[in-house]
Amino acid sequence: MNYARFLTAVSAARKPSPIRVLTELQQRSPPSLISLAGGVPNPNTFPFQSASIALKDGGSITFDDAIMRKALQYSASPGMPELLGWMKDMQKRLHDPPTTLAQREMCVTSGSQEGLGKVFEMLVRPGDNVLLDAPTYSGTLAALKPLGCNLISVPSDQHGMIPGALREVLSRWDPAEVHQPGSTAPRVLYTIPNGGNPTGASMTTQRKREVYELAQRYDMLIVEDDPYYFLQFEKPWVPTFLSMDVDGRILRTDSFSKILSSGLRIGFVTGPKPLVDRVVLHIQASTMHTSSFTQLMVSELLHRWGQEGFLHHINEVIDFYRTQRNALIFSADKWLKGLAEWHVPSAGMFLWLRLKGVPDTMKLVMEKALDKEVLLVPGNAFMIDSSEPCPYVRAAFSLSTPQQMDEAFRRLSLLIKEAL
Ligand code: 09M
Repeated sequence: MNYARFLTAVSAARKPSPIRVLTELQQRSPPSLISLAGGVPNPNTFPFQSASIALKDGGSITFDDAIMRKALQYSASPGMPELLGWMKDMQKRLHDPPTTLAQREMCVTSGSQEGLGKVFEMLVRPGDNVLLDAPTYSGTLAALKPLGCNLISVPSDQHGMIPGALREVLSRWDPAEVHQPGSTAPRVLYTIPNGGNPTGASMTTQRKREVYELAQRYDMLIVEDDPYYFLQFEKPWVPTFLSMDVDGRILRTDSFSKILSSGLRIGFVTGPKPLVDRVVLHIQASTMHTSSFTQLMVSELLHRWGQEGFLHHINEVIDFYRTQRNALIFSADKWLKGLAEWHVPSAGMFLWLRLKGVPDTMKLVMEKALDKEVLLVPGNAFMIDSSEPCPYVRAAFSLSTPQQMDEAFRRLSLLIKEAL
């Protein structure tokens, strides 16, 4: 594939730092080399000695002197090799992407949000048409909107983006002309394939195949934002776009936020090497790298657990969220039947509710919900045009107890009845 046509001027202009080139040279030199080149601080001056992190399973991760020195020092922009290597192996097992290892690359980001922001900056120019299935994650809208692009919403339902609707949207353009200079055909499609935020929707294999085929037909890249991949309640897990990516047109973001820790800020971007290399150049010029300390903390845990231990942990997390989902749905059935409509999510941590007879939930939430001591996110936060009235709300089933969720929906039912 010719990736040059996808790059923004800003991304295309990024150049590797000359100091990074020297560092690589140094790594290939004999130990007798005396380098006065590295502008890194001397860790002997750092006040931290060692660290020991207790695990809930009774074990612990200990940072001895050697690891501590690494954890406190600058590290490589693409991510620390021990963490990247582990994740690449896991990804091969889970997705077995059809592209070769040489064609594909992965880098560590500070949460998937950093990856998404940098991917959009790399691909989206002012005036570009960008496809997504709105309502969508407000953080994505926040990253895309300032780029001055034209967001085109592709209709979706409880199974995510509808391929027929995408075909219809794309029928404005001639696939034979998308490479012509000045073509306005979209080059980027964004979607959350599992446990969509806010809708809870998850795409089927068949839909992914059809969307991928359309991406091939119109030579588009797909940004597969999949932080809820590991929160799929039913097995077998649905194949990912990455697993279907024969051409190298998928940029996938993974996140450890929902399964290991959101505060540690560990995410990954996987995709065609020429594109991931551009993301890394952006990292070099901004954060330099995700915290060495947190990368090593997570890497030590993963190496200790192994793939089986990791998947065992994931199963426990899934069991928790499935129980939470069931509790929320039980309470929705109990309090909101006839007052609201919803689909039962098969992944993630969100329930998307349409409140009947409430044309604008923003007003309801802002003016009345706090009085009743119940808080939900008004649906317009996830719409392309957030000023339009929206009858939906997003309820998260991640943090509250089943008793709290039940009481919240009882209060919500009173609110809706009052608004009618
Ligand atoms: N609400 C997210 N979503 C969210 C949210 C959040 C504070 C985060 C999709 O941690 P990262 O960077 O890996 O996650 C970013 C991300 C990417 N893609 C679809 C997401 O849902 C995280 C953080 C307060 C509220 C938040 O509401 O939905």
